[in-house]
Amino acid sequence: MASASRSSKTRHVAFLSLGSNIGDRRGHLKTACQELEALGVRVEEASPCYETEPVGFKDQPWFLNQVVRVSTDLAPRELLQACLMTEQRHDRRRDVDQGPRTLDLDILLYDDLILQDSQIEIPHPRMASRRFVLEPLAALAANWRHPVLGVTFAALLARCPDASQVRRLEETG
Ligand code: PH2
Ligand code: MG
Ligand code: MG
Repeated sequence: MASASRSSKTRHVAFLSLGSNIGDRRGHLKTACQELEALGVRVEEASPCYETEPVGFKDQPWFLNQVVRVSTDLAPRELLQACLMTEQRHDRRRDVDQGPRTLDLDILLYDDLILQDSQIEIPHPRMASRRFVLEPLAALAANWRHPVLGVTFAALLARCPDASQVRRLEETG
């Protein structure tokens, strides 16, 4: 048996949401992916980038948003730490709730896990109601299902009541 070469660790699939509306937005998203890789989070597939109207706190610049599918050996809380460390590298401030940020990295999904405590909530509690999340997520995983709602992301997008603008950008190399 070829078991000697097999890793004892379990590989997990997660989807992360990336957002930026300060400075070099595209640069923040791009370097975040490289930094995550260095922390043991392999970016397997990235959605296009979308220019998106701010949701919630309106008086701020438009965002660039993107979703990536990653694979990792990290446990959910370790993945959260990797996201927070990466945000810190981009000098992320938390002065205004839902306000402008150089980089926001949110765990949307982690396998089919449902997890909620004071620090972490998976699936992300607002993902099903945000067009700036569902549009890029459906570009990667239209037929995957939300683990709690049991509905595909294509269907959630089709019925999403969020009328805020989400504009797909052309890919640039
Ligand atoms: N993030 C928020 C609040 N509002 N709006 C857009 N368009 N994109 C975001 O990433 C975003 C937002 C808080 O995380
Ligand atoms: Mg967020
Ligand atoms: Mg966040």
